Amino acid sequence: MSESEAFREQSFDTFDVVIVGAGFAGLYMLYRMRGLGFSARVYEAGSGVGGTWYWNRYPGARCDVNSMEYSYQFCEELQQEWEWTERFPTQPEILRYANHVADRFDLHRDIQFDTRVTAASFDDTAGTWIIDTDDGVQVSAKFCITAMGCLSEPNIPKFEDIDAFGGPTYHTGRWPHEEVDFTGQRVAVIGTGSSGIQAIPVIAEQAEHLYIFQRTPSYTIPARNAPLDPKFVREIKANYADLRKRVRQTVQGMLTQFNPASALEVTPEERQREYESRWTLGGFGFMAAFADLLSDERANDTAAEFVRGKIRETVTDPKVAEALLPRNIIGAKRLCIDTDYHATFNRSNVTLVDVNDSPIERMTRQGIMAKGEEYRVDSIVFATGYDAITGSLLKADIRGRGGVTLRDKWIEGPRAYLGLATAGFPNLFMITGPGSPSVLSNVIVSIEQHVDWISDCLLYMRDHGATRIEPHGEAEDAWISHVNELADASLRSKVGSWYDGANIPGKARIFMPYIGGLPEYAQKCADVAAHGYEGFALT
Ligand code: N01
Repeated sequence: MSESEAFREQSFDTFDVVIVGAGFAGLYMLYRMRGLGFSARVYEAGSGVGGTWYWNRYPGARCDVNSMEYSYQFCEELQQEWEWTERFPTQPEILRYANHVADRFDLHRDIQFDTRVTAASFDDTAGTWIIDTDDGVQVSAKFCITAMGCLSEPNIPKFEDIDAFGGPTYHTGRWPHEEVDFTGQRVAVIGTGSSGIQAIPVIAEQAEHLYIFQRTPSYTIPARNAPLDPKFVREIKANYADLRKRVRQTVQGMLTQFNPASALEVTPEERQREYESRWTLGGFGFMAAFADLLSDERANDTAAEFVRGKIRETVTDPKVAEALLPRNIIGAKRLCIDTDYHATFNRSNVTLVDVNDSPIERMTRQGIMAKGEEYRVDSIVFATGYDAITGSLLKADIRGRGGVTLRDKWIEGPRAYLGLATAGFPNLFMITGPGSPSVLSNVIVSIEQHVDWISDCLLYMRDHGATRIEPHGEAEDAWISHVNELADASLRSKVGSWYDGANIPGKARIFMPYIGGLPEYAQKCADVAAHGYEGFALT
């Protein structure tokens, strides 16, 4: 019997838990469920584990969070035995790590690959979820847990005549598994967010000519990536628990040197020194230079102007430099981390096409029409981002009590209690859902916190003979008001971005992640559990 036939045989089984997605969230959820004796099945659309790191194979893809912190902490042996090689791990290395975890804990046997969950509906009478997949399998489960990732549903803008282009096109988040060789090619990259900024310097080295279509310039800080110093690794591993504890106490789940001073209290010379030292260090720590960078626009502009100065210094053609200067609030959109991004514009084989004032007109058979000119290229790379946070959840047809669809419930934006569950959809949990810190944090830290909370909750229910859990509408409303209130007080919500749905035409505008930081959030979740799952109806 083939593997898929064997799965089909079992396809009418009922599981305690169905988990959707085998990225870092799905893998750890499966591990915990097994450990607690729940039967669990994972469905994964890809052919392997790793989620984001399975799909994002574009040139230059790597993580912007330090490798020693961007990893699981649930198993001491695992964190001792795994050897990261660089400060910021590459996509292949992270994917190897995900596979190592899956092998080490024998997770593959409960994962069905190449299978997309297309629908899930709650059967109110039986109190179970009926889950449909694209290979025709239907299973039922007491609990449905989504581990679908916040940045997994690619966005390709509806450019006019998009199908007219005769050459290959690629989206950074759906990169082919075979090597893509741009040698001798004229290539277009559309988009200059984190993915574009990582890919552009690498593609520029290969392509005959690279055209970069930029709508909004991004703020980016040098990564200063380097091989990891074995002494540094030894020191961390000697007391990894201490590093993990300190990480959990930070707002974003990553260690940065937070400076409590205001940018406006210090002299211009002191300010410059502070920014300069963080620029030299590289990475996200730049935004921790002063306490008020995301609360006071004048403070923010001192950091923004510092970065603009660096762009002017780096880019030799003043006109190109001018077009590359970001003018909005630094850190409102996700800060980018780069290696030689701006220096790439000094290459003779690179052309910046500024489409800020006049959008890309259309695609042609041979390229892209913009600013009244046809840019003839052999390949097009869409680095155009994602329908973030809700995109993958709403792609599946999820129906709660009374057949109400999640799409209808969230028509004016996502509503969820703690970002974990949503009223009207009993026994459905979302890992890193809207209203949780998710994308504003080191996501593995957030994933582990969510998975542990959900696991404790299921254990509590089993111990107390409860079979159904669902948030009260009032608790959900209160949480959303709180999330919105915090977002409104931050400069992050003053610029449209994928955080608030602005990048997808027609998407409801609401700042989706919880901005209050991991410690506050984790404490709130712990308090809810300690009070018998306050805000939830348990029956
Ligand atoms: O996507 P983005 P991304 N015409 O949405 C442009 C994570 N990530 O894939 O800003 C022309 O940031 C768009 O322009 P504008 C990280 O959290 C992590 O780069 O909308 N251009 C923008 O420049 C990140 O934030 C890592 O004006 C169009 C770009 O496309 C998130 O993923 C690495 C356009 C999209 O940028 C998403 O990053 C990479 C149009 N019609 C990514 N439509 C790590 O290191 C869109 N654009 C872990």
